Amino acid sequence: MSLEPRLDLIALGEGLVEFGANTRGPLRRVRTYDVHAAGSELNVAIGAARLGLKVGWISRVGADEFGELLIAAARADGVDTSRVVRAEDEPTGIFVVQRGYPVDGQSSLMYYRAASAGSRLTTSKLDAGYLGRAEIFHTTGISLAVSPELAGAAREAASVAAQGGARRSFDVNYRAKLWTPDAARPQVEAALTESEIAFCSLEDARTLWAVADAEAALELLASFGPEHAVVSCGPDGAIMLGPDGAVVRSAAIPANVLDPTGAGDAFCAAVLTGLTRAWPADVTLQRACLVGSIVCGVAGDNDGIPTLDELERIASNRWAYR
Ligand code: KDG
Repeated sequence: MSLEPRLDLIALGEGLVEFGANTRGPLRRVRTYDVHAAGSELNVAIGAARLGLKVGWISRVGADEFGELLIAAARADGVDTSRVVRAEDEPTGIFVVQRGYPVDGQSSLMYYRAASAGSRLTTSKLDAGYLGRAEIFHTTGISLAVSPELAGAAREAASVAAQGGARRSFDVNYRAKLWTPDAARPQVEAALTESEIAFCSLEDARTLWAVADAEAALELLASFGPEHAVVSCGPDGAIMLGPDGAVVRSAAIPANVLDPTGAGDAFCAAVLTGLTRAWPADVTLQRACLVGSIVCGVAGDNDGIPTLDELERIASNRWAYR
């Protein structure tokens, strides 16, 4: 058992630099991009830290300028990056976001992450003492999809963290550009059975299990055994099942969508914050929906996530409209 202080959350996964098109339309006609730190688990780490949790991020980045960008972004919000390795001769992965085309309000991601530093995190590089400090350990289906090494490291890290008393949080986060539903299903299901907190979007639940609606998705997610199951439904809000068996729903807050990328991670960060701080379940879900909605209207995956103080001020005005 480590004598170092506990961390509310440790997130493990690849950070990516995001190039978001500054104009809507096909990338071949886009001339300028804005640049942001991203990557699903890093988004959750940054979001939870901004909302006041003590957070660590486990990953690898290239020993290059983009690696420094990711580390600096994490540190700017107080995320502990002491277990982020800078790997020589391995690039930091990037992705490019095409906005609002061909479908209005939706984004497409193009990855440039083959053989990236982040994909080469292996089990042997994990620090068991550090993982033993986590109250919650979080990873996603993206880590399971990116490479067998990263998948193995994510599974092992979850198990080591659990031995140290952590609750394991897993977001399905299915990415069609990384694997097929048939390849994803068994790995995702195994991860869900080994999680205490499970997230899935209704869209992903439809893709992987052909569920009819949010209630069916929640029931299915809960059937794998997590104490908390959360289904996010985009513009239709979210639904959550707690350990007491109570189902809580929240409406979505209407968003002026610029780019929804990262909204699910921001939502997840807010739910994990609520569970850590023992907010009432309905408040947790409402705040998570609000945070997700704000992120949809802001460029960058995590740039729009408010601090806790900002969230409380925004929430007290916005909830009056419900
Ligand atoms: O959830 C947002 C992520 O999709 C984005 O940051 C890129 O991590 C990423 C991925 O693998 O899709």
